[in-house]
Amino acid sequence: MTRLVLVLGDQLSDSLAGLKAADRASDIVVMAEVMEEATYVRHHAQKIAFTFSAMRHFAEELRAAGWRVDYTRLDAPEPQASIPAALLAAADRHGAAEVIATRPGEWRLIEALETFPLCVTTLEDDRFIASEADFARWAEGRKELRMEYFYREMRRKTGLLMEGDKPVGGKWNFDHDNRKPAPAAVRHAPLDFAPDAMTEEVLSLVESRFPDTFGALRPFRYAVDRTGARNALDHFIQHALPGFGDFQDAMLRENRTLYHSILSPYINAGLLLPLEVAQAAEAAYHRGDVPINAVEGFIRQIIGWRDYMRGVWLTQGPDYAEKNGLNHTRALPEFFWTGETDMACLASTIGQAIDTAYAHHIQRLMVAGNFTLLAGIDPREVYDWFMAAFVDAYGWVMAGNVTGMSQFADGGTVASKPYASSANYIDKMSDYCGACAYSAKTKTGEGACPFNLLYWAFLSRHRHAFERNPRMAQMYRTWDRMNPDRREIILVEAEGFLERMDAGARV
Ligand code: DLZ
Ligand code: SF4
Repeated sequence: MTRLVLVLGDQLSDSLAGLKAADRASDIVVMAEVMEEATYVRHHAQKIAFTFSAMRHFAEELRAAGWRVDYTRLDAPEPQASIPAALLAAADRHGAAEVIATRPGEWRLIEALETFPLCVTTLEDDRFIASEADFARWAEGRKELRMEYFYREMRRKTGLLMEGDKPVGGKWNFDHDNRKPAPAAVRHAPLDFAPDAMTEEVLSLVESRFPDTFGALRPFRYAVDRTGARNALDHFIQHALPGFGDFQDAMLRENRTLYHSILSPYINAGLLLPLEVAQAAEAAYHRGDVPINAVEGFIRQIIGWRDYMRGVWLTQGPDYAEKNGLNHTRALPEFFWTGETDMACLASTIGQAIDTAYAHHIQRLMVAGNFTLLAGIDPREVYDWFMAAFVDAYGWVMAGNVTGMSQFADGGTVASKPYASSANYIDKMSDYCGACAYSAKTKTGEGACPFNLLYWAFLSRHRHAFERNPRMAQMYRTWDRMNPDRREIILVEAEGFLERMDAGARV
């Protein structure tokens, strides 16, 4: 009996569990471009184009490998509105009564498959380093889930950067050597991929069907198949990885990606596997091409942080992204969709998201996320913006990163303290402040940086939640030592700023 094998837009791996379990002689792969997936948030135009083009390329590769693929395009004569609708139509066409799926990375789709009228076998997505059982076992009974210990287990499990049971270089974590301020010059650029005919066709489709979605569609520079993604990996290892450690937290106006890999779109869509990426980096270290702080920092992101985020999402359940532990209710300001703000750091980060559907982790965490946290924006609106803005965004990765880590809306399950900071941090790590209408060094009055005002207002507003946190105590002492008149001025000016922002004035 023919079975249907569902392959979603972020499951483009030939080693996908669902494909491994199927029989290419008798089963049929189902792939569909559907409006529901393309519009459940205001996805970036390049994210839609990347997904559709990568899906089309992958379908061709499956066909070349002998699979029968039932592929429905968005512009098909009979398009399908949703994944369940596409499966039902395919079941009808092929007389199938059974579906093999691989666990989707979003609860919406997990629930849709659970209530689907035909028999569905959902297999675990084994492209992650930790199995679902590994993570559940590790998390059981822990009130706080900290990445560092989980990461060490993943090092032991994979043997990456290990000498027997000891970490290579004598330490698990070399972050102390990283975090250098921005370099004067960066002699590296990520690979650009010119769109092929298939991608051009998708770009025209996105142009006509999603005229009002977020972000610029062109220039479109992403790879859309495994060969391209492998080339991007090789290019990164050779040219950027050596500088990745030192400058991973730095930000520059004129060089937006510095030494970052820009591999997350490919890994998260399945074009590259996390283990092969980490192994390629390790091999470069053993060849003597890459220093330990760079390779350890990079591998930690891939097998530590990334997998840990997936585990948090899985174990915390479908309501996690709804959490709002700090009761933040302000609407996301319109400038997050336009980039039109006088704050140079935000204008640059949001502008980059608009142009490329990408920004690196510190731009996301310490500029965009820091601002929304300090300003008290509703974390669900922040989550939706992150889901829309970035080409690598899926529910499993954004829940822990945005709701937990960046907005502290989970009450501290993921982060031991909120990632809140004044202008000081941004000034030290970037060249944004020198080009800003505000002054990073000015704390109140004319030209005072909004991050400076909002930082203290945030601490003051949430005193009950944080004053007993040992990592925050010093900041409360500083605040308490301030002259009461000065404290009052800061709070009044912060409120004035937020009122102007809420009223839609340019800030
Ligand atoms: C992101 C995305 C988009 C834009 N479109 C589709 C689509 O039309 N068909 C599809 O199968 N997948 C798409 N995706 C990726 C899914 O939304 C993704 O698989 C789920 O969010 C689960 O991670
Ligand atoms: Fe951002 Fe403030 Fe620096 Fe301007 S001065 S770039 S608003 S941190």
